[in-house]
Amino acid sequence: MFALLKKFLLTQDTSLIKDLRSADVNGDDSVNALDYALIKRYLLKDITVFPVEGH
Ligand SMILES: [Ca+2]
Repeated sequence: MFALLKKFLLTQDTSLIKDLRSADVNGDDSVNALDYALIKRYLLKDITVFPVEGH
């Protein structure tokens, strides 16, 4: 998912969006660099849960 999100951010290829619903990790209904940053922090074990999971 992380690689796919990176590809989306680089290419802005909206055909990837359907596969990226789960990438909206802060729950603001859009997938962007903020989500990418959060996923990166998660992978680096800087955070253990995503904001969207706190609801
Ligand atoms: Ca988001």
